[in-house]
Amino acid sequence: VEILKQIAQHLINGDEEEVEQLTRQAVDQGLPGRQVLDDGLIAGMNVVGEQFRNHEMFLPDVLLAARAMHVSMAILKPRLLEEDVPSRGKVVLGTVEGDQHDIGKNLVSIMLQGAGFDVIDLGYNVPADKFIAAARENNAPLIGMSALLTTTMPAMQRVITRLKEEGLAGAVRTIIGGAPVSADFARQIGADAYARDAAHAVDQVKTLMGVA
Ligand code: B1M
Repeated sequence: VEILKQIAQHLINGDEEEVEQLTRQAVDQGLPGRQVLDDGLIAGMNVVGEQFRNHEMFLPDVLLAARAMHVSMAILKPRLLEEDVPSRGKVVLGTVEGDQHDIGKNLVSIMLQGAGFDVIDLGYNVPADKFIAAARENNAPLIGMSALLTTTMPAMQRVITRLKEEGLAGAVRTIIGGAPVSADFARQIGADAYARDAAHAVDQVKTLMGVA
């Protein structure tokens, strides 16, 4: 459908107003929310993720696209809930205790939502036990953690230790990311996955959740 292609293209361009207006138009035309999400927003965001990964697009433009996606998702959300679209799975997400950096985490959150995951975003400065409680309450099989400070990296380890202590180690898996974090560090603390950027985070989460 032409309008969905336009939504995707304007999303790639980071044109928030156009995306918002076209989303309303698509919904008014009676297009299912899921189709607008999949063939408009997600299709566009996939291109953004790909270009970002290949260094053909840079952070400010990714943030613009992310914001456009956010606005459009707000319009679609009631439709999607009505349509009762099954989520691809729940992910508890947050920046670890002591750390206030949330721009990267927000990007990961939006990309995961864009890919159809249900994100329980706990914000930043999240204590270990809050991650655990949220995973329990929501029956979420995955916890995603972000850290931007070398001094807050040990807080990731603490969450994994607490998961083991609570007997949830197998049932709730973990993915970590953030500038100072590495695949080596992930292995060292027993995290199940590491992603260097939001696009890779989506790939990793899909793999962990078994949804290709
Ligand atoms: Co801060 N800061 N900061 N800061 N800050 C850094 C991180 C720093 C590297 C700057 C520097 O000195 N060069 C440095 C850390 C040094 C270190 O620990 N080695 C630093 C410092 C020291 C501090 C303070 C201590 C400064 C002070 O007060 N003296 C202080 C700490 C506050 C605290 O957290 N307790 C502080 C404060 C701040 C601001 C509040 C001003 C602001 C944050 C605003 C906000 O987030 N709402 C800020 C900012 C903006 C930065 C820099 C400039 C940019 C970070 C950012 O948003 N990048 C940063 C320097 C830098 O990184 N170049 C710096 C963009 C973002 C999209 O990238 O977060 O890496 P990033 O996320 C990427 C990937 O890492 C990955 O995907 C994202 C998108 O591709 N990813 C994941 C992230 N999380 C993931 C999770 C996943 C998977 C992938 O799975 C779950």
